[in-house]
Amino acid sequence: MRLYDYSASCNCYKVRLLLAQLGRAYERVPVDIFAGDTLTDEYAAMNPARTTPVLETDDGRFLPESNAILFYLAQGTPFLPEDPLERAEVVRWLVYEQTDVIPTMGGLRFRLLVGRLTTDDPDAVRRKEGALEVLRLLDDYLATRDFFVGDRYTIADVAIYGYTHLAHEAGIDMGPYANVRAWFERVERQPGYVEDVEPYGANAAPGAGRSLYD
Ligand SMILES: N[C@@H](CCC(=O)N[C@@H](CS)C(=O)NCC(=O)O)C(=O)O
Repeated sequence: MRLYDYSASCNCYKVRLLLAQLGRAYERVPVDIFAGDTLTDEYAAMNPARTTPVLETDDGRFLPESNAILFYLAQGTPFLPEDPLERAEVVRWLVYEQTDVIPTMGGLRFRLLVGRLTTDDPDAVRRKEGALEVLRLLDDYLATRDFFVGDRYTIADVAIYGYTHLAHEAGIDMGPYANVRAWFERVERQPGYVEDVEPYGANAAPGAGRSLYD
């Protein structure tokens, strides 16, 4: 199994976290998305959306989309409930993470860290307002629960944790979100937990590299 992976991406980190917790062996193939690595014909053949991560199975098939990869890897393990409603709840949070968590705090963190936005830019203000709404929703939801689905850690937690645990790097004060902070600690106590998100390279700055963002 191979993981095509950009080390600063939390979408890729989510998959590395689950693989570590599953104890699965894999080959990590670095993809520098700001050096044009995703713009080649070879990359498009693996993933026409040209995003990372992509998982290559042992029989040579390619699976893009971080949360699809989490779902694939978690089947038959305690990270994905068997109960149909709980399983659907996991999908609910995988979808919410993509539609609401990533564009707000994930997108803001990336753009601020690499100098593509300043905090007073209207796009940054809009993303931050959205991030605060998302964090309020998550904090309220966690007021009566230890984990997002059922009473245990699942890939719903892996997915939501990916970008929320670095929301402070998007200039967000996590002080008001005590339930989210307590949940961070529960996630970080799970067996096999790793945190290996690397800083963005200098080529992630606007005009410094070649990527889908330039
Ligand atoms: N929905 C996708 C989003 C993936 C995504 O946007 N990946 C970014 C890094 S976080 C990327 O690889 N961008 C490619 C590029 O800029 O060339 C997923 O969850 O896998």
